[in-house]
Amino acid sequence: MVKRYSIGSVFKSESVIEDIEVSSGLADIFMLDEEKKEVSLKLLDDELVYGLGESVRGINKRGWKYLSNNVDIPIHLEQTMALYGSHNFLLLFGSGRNLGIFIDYPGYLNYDIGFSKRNELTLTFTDLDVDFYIIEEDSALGVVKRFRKLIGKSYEPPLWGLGYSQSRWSYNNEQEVLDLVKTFKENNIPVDAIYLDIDHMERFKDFTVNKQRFPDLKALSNKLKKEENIHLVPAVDACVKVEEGYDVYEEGVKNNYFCKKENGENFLAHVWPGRAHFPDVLNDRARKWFGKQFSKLLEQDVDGFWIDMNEPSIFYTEERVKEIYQKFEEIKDKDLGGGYFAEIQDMVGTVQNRPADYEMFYHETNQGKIRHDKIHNLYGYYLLRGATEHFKEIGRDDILLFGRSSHIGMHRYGGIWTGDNHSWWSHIPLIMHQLVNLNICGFLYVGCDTGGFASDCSQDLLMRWLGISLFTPLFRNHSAIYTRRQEPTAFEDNKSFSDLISLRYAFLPYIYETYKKAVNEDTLYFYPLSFIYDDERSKEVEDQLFVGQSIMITPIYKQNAKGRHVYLPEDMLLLRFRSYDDYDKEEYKAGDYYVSAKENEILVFLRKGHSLALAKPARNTSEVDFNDLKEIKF
Ligand code: MIG
Repeated sequence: MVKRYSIGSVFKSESVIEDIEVSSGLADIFMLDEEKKEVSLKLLDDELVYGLGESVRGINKRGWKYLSNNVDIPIHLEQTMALYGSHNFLLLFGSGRNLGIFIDYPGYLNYDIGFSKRNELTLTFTDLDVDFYIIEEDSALGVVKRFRKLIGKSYEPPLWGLGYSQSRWSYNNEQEVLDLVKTFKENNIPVDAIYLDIDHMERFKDFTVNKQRFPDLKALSNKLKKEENIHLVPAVDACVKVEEGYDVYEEGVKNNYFCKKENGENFLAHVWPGRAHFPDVLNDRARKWFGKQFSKLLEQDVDGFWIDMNEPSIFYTEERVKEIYQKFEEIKDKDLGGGYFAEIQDMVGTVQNRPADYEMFYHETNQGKIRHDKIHNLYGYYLLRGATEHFKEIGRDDILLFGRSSHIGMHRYGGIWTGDNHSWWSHIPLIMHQLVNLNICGFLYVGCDTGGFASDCSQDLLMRWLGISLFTPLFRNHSAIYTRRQEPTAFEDNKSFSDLISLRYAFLPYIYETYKKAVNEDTLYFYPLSFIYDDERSKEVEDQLFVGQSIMITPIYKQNAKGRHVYLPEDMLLLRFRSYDDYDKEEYKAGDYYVSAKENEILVFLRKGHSLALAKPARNTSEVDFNDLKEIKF
């Protein structure tokens, strides 16, 4: 059962697709403090609180505070309050009731989930203009299903989007791409897609191609597709470079498609291309126009995109930099003590993605003119949505699309990757936690930068990371410029990487079926144990996940570990995979175990009465034979 409650005048975010009449009686559920702009709710003893999609910390969010504020943040720590996406859904269960709370609110929103007071949940708004959707069902999964029906079906990628993909900031030119393909072939590493990061563009201008680096991108795309079944996926950034003669810039200015300041000037920020404007994607005309631009790259026969910087990310505004210069001028002859040093450090240190800059520009929406910060968390969603709407218009439903910034609702149009993680062991459990809560919030096409984006990766870390990434629908190895090369061929044990990445293709039928089912039934692709078992221990386990309802995975995420502790709520069959045809089977009774796993071994536990079908090894998804399967039963 869903009920909607409304406070103030709400911006229609189009996160929800059903029209639910407004009920009265919000006071029966929440305590409202209008002065503090807070609503709160009592949490029951031991109640679990899931949700909030991408945010850091465990699957159970209880005991900490979070913030919805989509931000380009390249360091994901335990105290990082906000990441790139806002997913304002909470699921309360495990102590009798099964309650879903969707907070349809596009501005900044603070959560205190049993942080200040163990048994209290408090939401603090900037403006009390919000719609609440309260869902009550018989089970946690029941709540999720009802919520997902409310927000609409999740995006489905083309089949090749479920293959292994290789990325790097950046493969700089055609030759580097061809060399990569050659090295992969020589080492028998299957691959379905190669990503082009921002350096494929001409001076970081969206939808352009640098001709020196990629003289004929169309020929390259076709060669790779025809000869190797490999797809190229270029990056698109949210910002549009200010440059005379650049058609996207010129058209945008002429037709008032960019976000403007109060005085009517186009808002100007500095991002990768230098001076840039932001398309006003909250405006239907402008969004349609920006979506159309994707055809320029489709004409180069690429058929996928990853959208970056769409929070939108701002390096700095000239207004702020001027203030900083003034401050330097003011203090240049003074002793830097007495607080000046700290002041300067703070001004410079907070110049990026500064809240005040987001208050400087406006959107012309069909619900009126609105200041950006009021709807900030919708920007990434609407930008990506513009692309999908265009693809639909030109009859293309086979495009791979995911973005960095997101909001509930965007899950209907594309997937996400979880942004700039690090080559840290702790970022393996982080993605496991994010996956469950993102699935709950409708995002099924999800993955992280396998091996970690920032800092240097090692062979053991990358290999252990496969313990989770072999199963994530988006399976991409990506790494930052200036870090150690991170392709599987960059390390010593190419053979194991080949065997393990090939396993992805053996699992593909299971992955594909599981994904389809989650879309069609509004359920999960990754299940936490607490959704499958009723015992108390299962509520605590957050480092083991079910993929669908048949197999449980137990990635190893500790440096130098030779195995790990595993909790089995029921009897299971362990499959210890080294490759498609090299694996052992061991039966386990329910209980606690320390299970050993060599660096090149992937542990998969099969449930009683279930089966896992494996396809024959293939070099890419199009070669996988879904009819020739080997079935492992328990
Ligand atoms: O400011 O395009 O998260 O995946 O490689 C950094 C360069 C911009 C951030 C993305 C990352 C990408 C990088 N981008």
